[in-house]
Amino acid sequence: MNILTIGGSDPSSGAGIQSDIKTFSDLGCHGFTVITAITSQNSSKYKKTEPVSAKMVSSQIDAIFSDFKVDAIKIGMVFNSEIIKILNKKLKDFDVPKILDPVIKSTTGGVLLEKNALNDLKKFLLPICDVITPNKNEAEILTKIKINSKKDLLECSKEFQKLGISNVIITGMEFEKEKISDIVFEDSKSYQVKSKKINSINHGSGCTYSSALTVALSKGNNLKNSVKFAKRYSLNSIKNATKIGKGITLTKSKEDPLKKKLQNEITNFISMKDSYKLIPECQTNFVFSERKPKKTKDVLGVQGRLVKAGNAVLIAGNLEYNGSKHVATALVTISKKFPDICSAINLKFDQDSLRKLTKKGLKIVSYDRKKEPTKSKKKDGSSISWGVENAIKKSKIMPDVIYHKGDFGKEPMILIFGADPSDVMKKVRKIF
Ligand code: PXL
Repeated sequence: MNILTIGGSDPSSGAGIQSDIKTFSDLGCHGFTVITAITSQNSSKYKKTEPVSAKMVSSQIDAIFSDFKVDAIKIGMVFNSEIIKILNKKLKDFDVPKILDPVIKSTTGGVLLEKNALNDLKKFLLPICDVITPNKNEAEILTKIKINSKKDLLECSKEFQKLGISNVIITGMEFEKEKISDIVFEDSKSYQVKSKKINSINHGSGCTYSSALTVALSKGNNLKNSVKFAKRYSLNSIKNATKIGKGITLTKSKEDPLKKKLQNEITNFISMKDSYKLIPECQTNFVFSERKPKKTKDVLGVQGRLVKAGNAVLIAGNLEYNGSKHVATALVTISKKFPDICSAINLKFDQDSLRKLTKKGLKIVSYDRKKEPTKSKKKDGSSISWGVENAIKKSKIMPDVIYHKGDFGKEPMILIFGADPSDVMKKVRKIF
C-alpha cells in the first residue's frame, strides 16, 4: 500500500511526518509526505514553526498525484487557513480513505494549529475527510462541548457529524480505573475499544495511532478492526517508548520480527510480475511461525488472504496470529515431522508449475484427496492435516512442495514450504 501523510516536520522524529513514515514502513507500506510546516523541537521543548507556503504544499501534492497511486491519506498538522484551503481544493474529489488527526497543541506546548484557523479546519477539512481522531481536548475545542459524561461524548460526536464527517473516534477517554478507551461513532452506531492504561507521557503516540489506523483502513479493513489494530500497535509503541533525549520518551514501534520478515516477503510476492497467475479460486495465504507451532493461533497469516484483483494481487487484511486456517494447519502438521519448516504458501494447481519446480530440483510429494476417509472429511478442518500426514508418511527428507489434484467440489492445490518466508519465496520464483 502507498500512503500519503500531510503534516509538519518534527526534527526529533518522535512525532509528525518522520514518525508517520516510520509507522508506514514498519507496517510494510510506502509513505509519501507533503510537508505543511517545519518545526524546531526536541523531547523537552517546542521552539519555532515555519509554515510552508500554500503554493508549495499544492506543488508537493501535484508531484505525488501525478506519478503515484495513493491508497489512503493521513492529515495531521495543517497549521493555517491558507494550507487548509489548498488541501480542500486538492483533496476533495480524491476518493480514497482520508483520516484527519486534528492536532492543535503538542505535548510540549507547541501550537500546531493557529487559533484563527479553527473555523476553516471545520469548514474545509472535516467535510472532505472520512474519519477524525481527536483526543478529548481537541474534541472539546472543535465542538465547543465540554466532555464530562458519556452523554456529552454522544453530543460531541453528533456535532462532528453535523460538520460533515461521519466517523468519529474520540481517543484516550478514561471512564474506568486503569483503562483507556477510544469511543467510536460510526455513522449511527457507537462502541468502545478499550486497553490497559499506561502511565507515561510520551511524544508521538497520537501520530502513531492515526498512522496505524490509516494503514489498516487502506487495506480495506472495516473501522472496528482498524481501530483495534491501531490501538494495539500504538499501545506497543508506548510500552516500548525510549528516552533518547533529555526530555520525555519517544514512542518506538515494537513490531514482531516475524511479522516484519513475512511482510517483506508478501510485498515481494505481490510485486513479482505475474504473481496473480498463481492465485487459486480460494485465494492465497502466506504463513510463518516460530519452530514447532502447536496450533493455528501460533501461526502468522494474512487475515483476509492475498486476493487476485484483475492482474494484481491485493493484501486483504492485517498480518495476525490465527490469520490463516488451512495453510496454517498444513504448517502445524508438517512441522511435527520436519521442525525446520516454519513457513508456507498455497498456490494454484498447475502442471506446468509442478514441472518447473521438479526440473529445478525441489522435493515434491502429493496426496490423493479422493482417498480421504469419510470420518476425516466430516470433521471440520481435518482434511488438510490428513492430506499432509499422508503425503509425508514415507518422506525421509524435508519436502519443498506438497500438492493434490482435488476432489468433487474441492480445488486442487500446491503448497510450498520453507524454513522462513524468504526461503519459500526463493522456491516460488522457480515457477517463473
Ligand atoms: O503529535 C502531534 C504532532 C503532529 N505533528 C507535529 C508535531 C506533533 C507533536 O509534537 O510536532 C509536527
